[in-house]
Amino acid sequence: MKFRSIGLSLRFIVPLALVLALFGYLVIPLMDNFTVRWFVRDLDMRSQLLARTLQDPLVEYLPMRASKRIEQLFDRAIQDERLYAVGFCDPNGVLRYKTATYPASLGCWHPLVGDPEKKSLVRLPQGPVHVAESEITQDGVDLGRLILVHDMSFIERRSADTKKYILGFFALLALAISLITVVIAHLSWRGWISGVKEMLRGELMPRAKAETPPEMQPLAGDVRQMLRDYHLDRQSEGNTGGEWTGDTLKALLQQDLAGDQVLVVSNREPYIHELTPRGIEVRRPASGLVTAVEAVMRACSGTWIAHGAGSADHQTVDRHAHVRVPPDHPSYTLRRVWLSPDEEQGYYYGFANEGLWPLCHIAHVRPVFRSSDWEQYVKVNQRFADAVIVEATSDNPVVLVQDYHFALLPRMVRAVLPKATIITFWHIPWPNSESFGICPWREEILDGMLGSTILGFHTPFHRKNFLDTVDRYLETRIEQEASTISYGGQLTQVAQYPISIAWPEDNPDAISVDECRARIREMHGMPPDHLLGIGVDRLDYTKGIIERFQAVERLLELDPSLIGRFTFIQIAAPTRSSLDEYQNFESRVRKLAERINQRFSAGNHAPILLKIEHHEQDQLTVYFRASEVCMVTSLHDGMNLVAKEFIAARDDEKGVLILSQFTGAARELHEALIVNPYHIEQGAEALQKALSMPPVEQRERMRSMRRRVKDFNVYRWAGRMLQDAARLRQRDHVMSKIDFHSRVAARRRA
Ligand code: ADQ
Repeated sequence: MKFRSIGLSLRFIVPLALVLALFGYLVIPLMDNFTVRWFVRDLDMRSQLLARTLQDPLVEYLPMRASKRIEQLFDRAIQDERLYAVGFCDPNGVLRYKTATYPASLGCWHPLVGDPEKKSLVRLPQGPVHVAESEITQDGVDLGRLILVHDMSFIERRSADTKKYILGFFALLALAISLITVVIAHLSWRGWISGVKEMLRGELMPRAKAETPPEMQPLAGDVRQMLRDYHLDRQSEGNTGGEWTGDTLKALLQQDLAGDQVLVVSNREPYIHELTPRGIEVRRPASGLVTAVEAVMRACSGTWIAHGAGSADHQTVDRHAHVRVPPDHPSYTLRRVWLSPDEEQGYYYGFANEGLWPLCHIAHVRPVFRSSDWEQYVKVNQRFADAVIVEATSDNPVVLVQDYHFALLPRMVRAVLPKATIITFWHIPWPNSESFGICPWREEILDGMLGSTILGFHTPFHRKNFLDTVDRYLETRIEQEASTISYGGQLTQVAQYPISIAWPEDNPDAISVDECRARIREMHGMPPDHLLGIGVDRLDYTKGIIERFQAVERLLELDPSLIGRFTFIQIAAPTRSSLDEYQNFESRVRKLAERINQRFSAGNHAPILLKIEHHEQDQLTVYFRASEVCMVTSLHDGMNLVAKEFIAARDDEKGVLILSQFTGAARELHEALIVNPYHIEQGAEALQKALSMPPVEQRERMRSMRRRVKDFNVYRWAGRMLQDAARLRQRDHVMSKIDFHSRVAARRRA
């Protein structure tokens, strides 16, 4: 504390002292010059006065050639301590009379030409002197010149004294100003600190709410918002100490939810059965949502309701459209819902992916809204809601609704199962209220979502956007502090739950990083020291794949030595390929990769390797482990799980993550190289930095990110939501008991 206040004082004193020292440095020579001029003028006047006094005796003695008298006259005159010597020159320029002190080198001195103030200054070996001459005349006859020499060393002494006084004055001034400044600064600093403390106390303990001091007013709003976000952040991070695992989640479900039934609803199914020439094969879709929710379902069993989209899906279910999954260790039930091509077209491709997806992502693609799509969206939401109702084995199941495909479903389920706990998680960003306002069915969507007990978003920013949107378009009561919305007599808790991945278990048989590196390089005919970058995404225009390639191109322009030594592998899973926007995007990506490859190919090594195909998670891990750098450059992304998968894969604590600032993940993974994907130059520089980053720095960054992703894993994400659900169920339970007892009591009284 002491050191901090010394530091604070020095912050004021040091610049002040420097400025005053500079001032002193400039002022002292100036003062010196002035002092000399004043003294010279003074001596000029003294000399004239003295000459006038000596004139009369000289006029008397000179014609008599009374040298003794003249010398006595001169000796008397120099008894004045400042007059050093006197001499007299006759009109022929011969030094006739002089005191013994008269400097021989002066002879019959004549004034110097130049600065009138300084012409009388002469520097002699014994020191500086002031010399003045006066003509002695009698009745207009020139008798000669009187030369008076004054000692100037006393002026030098005085000048040195003046310097000392000035320096002392400035030092005192500096001290006084510093003291005053430091005292004032400390007083105001203390005022500020206590103001902020007051404000924090007022925020954290609403009952002790204090008036915000006026000077704090401009800060108050920001501090309050930060505290609220921090508070919600902490809430969403979970207050359960220790590690979250599948078993923790299972235990939580059994204890807090008393083994209540868990139903998941999502569009995408976790396992797709496909007919292939080799027979029926099972495929896992490339989807962040599936990756996360699957881990939860494995832990808590239950039923997952999803669209059966695979060509062999019908063949693999029982008569209730059920199939047990995962195929190798069945632990939960997948209930498939069948959609007609028209339903799929209108609900999924149309309203969800041409309307809501671009609406919520700011990626500069216009949303398309068609009434026919909306009708299918309503119809399909009802079909899934009916499936939930059929699958529910009690009147109060826990229903986990996934994503923007089912904005209307919570209200539809609530209408039939009012006691159900409905947790809706919105996996994509939520835009600001103006942007959302362009949706023609905005009120219906908000109303549908508010059928949920809990509504989750990835970040505080999306949560806040949602609250603002509801505030703008619906008649509700919003409690900003508690983040709840009261609508139609029902309460919805809106919170942020940043999604994550299941942390991989230690696997002694895992392929080593060296082996992964060798395998991928060998597979693509690259030498062992070839540098690799990796990108893994669905082939979606929000993922910033074009911008990523442009950054690679710029990198090679900046550093041509990397041509033929560096390759960026882009693994892109085909997605929504029947939509024009996605077809155009794919062809733009292909063309750009071709152009860059033509421009920079060296030998067999193209700078970009584009693999538009689905890969199994194990294969992706090998790519992650083999690469020097992973690029996630989404233009807008709710979270982005690829970033976290890359981190989880790097148990060697090497590799660099380049991460777009527009992903939810950037809020957590601060040690990544955070970039603005629209700024191509910045992307290229980040690549350059990543490829030359020392291993120590890589390790520091990776270690810290691994700790974070391991702790804040998908079990914590689900656990937090389920804990909140359990809390709210408990509250409802208590409330309905109180309600029941008061009704019984009222009946008895009647
Ligand atoms: P997505 O937009 O699908 O998810 P993301 O979170 O990156 O985005 O997840 C993609 C998943 O698909 C990852 O698990 C990845 O490994 C996998 N994947 C990608 N390409 C693949 C390929 N070629 N082959 C196989 N698998 C591939 C949405 C939101 C995100 C949010 C998630 C979860 O858009 O912001 O993080 O939901 O909430």
